Amino acid sequence: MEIKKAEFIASAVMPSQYPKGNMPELVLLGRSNVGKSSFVNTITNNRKLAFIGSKPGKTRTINFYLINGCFYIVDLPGYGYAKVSVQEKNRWSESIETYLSSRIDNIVGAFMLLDIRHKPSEYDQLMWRWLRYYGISTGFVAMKVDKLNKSQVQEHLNMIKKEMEIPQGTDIIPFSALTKQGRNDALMAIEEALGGYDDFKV
Ligand SMILES: Nc1nc2c(ncn2[C@@H]2O[C@H](COP(=O)(O)OP(=O)(O)OP(=O)(O)O)[C@@H](O)[C@H]2O)c(=O)[nH]1
Ligand SMILES: [Mg+2]
Repeated sequence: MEIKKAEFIASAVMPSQYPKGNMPELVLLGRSNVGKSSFVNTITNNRKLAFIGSKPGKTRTINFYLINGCFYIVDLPGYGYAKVSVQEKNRWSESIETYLSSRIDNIVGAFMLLDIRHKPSEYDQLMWRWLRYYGISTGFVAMKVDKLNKSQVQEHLNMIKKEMEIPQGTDIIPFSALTKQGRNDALMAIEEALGGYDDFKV
């Protein structure tokens, strides 16, 4: 699929601030600093769409990006950042769980973003449990593949598959916001997640 148009629509902390209407939503989940906002900018070819920070914890709200005028990519706040207060951590998990539970009818799929270099964290495991609990079809993206040698990539992908107990047949897309490796695969996965909606194949 081609992304012809990508617009920032809303930044929300509570359901009343979510966009109105019933367009399908694809959710991005991943720990703080893994590259969720960079992923949005890379697939939309727009370096200025989502705010990218050098410090973790940049995205603290739920951000809705309308793609081709017909579906949303939803950038959720990054989790697992050690240096925030317990209060903030609770606010974060509450805001994610409220989003998942209240928008379940809109959500057509999720992508979990993991850092290809590291073992997935307990928060990644928790998120993956939530996604399974809500029955949300999930794809995996291994970010920052540019940071590894070619020979290490497969080994790390296997490690992530094993740690996360990713089912056979579920792909992990090696991705780099730096080199744009994986962009086409990600766009294909998005198209697949949107399923029979022919309208989206602009
Ligand atoms: N080398 C490399 N750096 C990346 C990649 N993706 C993101 N980064 C860098 O990682 C840092 C964090 O990226 P963000 O896109 O802001 O991460 P995020 O997941 O949105 O972070 P929060 O908003 O804090 O949850 C930035 O310095 C990015 O430039 C990648 O694929 N390769
Ligand atoms: Mg972000």
